[in-house]
Amino acid sequence: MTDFIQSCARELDIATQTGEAVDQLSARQPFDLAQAYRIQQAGIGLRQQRGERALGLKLGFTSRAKRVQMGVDALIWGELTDAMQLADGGELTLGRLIHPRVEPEIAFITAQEISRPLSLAEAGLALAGVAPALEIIDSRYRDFRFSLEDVVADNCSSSHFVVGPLSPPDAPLDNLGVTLRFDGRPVQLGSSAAILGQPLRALMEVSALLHAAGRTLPAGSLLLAGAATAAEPLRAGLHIGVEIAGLGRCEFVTSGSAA
Ligand code: 0L1
Ligand code: MG
Repeated sequence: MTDFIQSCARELDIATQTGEAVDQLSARQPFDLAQAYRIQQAGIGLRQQRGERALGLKLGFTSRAKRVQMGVDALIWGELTDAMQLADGGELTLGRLIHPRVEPEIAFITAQEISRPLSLAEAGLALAGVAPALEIIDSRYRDFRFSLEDVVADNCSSSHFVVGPLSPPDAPLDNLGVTLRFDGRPVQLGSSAAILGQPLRALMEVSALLHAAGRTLPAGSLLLAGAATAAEPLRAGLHIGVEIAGLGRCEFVTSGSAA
């Protein structure tokens, strides 16, 4: 199995670097969720060998709509590294991306190590700050076809992200208006309530899952709490911005075209 884990991780890593999609891995040989996280970890190991630094986690399937669509009842997580971060206002070259999409998110910075399941109130007290964010997701699977295990192995479709200005950790988060704009035109409208009714629930849920998996998250980690609207496909030459009422905005531009 170790060979299988490593070869899947290498295949996904090459697809990420070249922009050439791969077929669904689980169609070749089924694997379970624990093995999917081992493939994800092996892929992050390859990034770290190239000098990338772990920054935190992104959470997926934090909206009820996506859970119903995928037939799952728990969130999933992927790893974020410094190489995935774009400066606020920066440029994303689409050249090596396969089918990139963008979704508005809320980012958390943790104030303390997360090493046990947190209650909702404890989750609020575990933060150093919150910020508006944009996540660029890009599945490495051909035709966007994957199972739950495939997407976890593929680091939950992580590609890039932008984090806006930090607000104090006690900023209210439960029902903030979210507007995603392309070239100033609204393309998605939503509410932070789409993230599990209250984005802090995402931290509460992941704290329990991490504990069950025997993992801790260091203080100062970045967490992307999950999408507040559906994701929008990206194309070259766009100015993309998100505005979250009470938290502010962040943005980036695209150049080149997807693979
Ligand atoms: O960020 C996420 O919500 C995870 C997305 C995984 C599935 C997808 O690529 O749509
Ligand atoms: Mg996301």
